[in-house]
Amino acid sequence: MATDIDFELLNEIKIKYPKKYKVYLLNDDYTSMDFVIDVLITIFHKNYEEAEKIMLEIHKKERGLCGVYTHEIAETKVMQVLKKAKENGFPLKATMEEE
Ligand code: TYC
Repeated sequence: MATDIDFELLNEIKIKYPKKYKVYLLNDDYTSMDFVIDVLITIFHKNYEEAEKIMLEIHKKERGLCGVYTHEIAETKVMQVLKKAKENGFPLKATMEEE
C-alpha cells in the first residue's frame, strides 16, 4: 500500500512503479482436478491446501486468481501453463489482465 512518503517521492523524483498483472486459470470440462492442483503447486508455488481451494473455486466460478506479477513474469506464467497443459494433453488455459 502506498504511504504519504511514497507519494512525496513519486511527485518529487517521478518514481514509476511497474504495472502488475493478475494471472487466472480458466475452467474447462476436460482438465483433471489433480493436474490443476499440480500446476498451482509447481508454477504458482501454492501449497496443497491453497492449490485445492483455488482449483475448486475455478471449477465452480469458471476462473480463479493464481497470482499477481509484473508483466514479464505474468506472461511467463501463462506460457508455462500452456506448455505444461499441452505436454500433458489437457486444454487448460491461463489469462492475464492488468490489476
Ligand atoms: N472442471 C474440471 C473437471 O471437472 C476441473 C478443472 C478445474 C479444470 C480448474 C480446469 O482450471 C481448471 N475435471
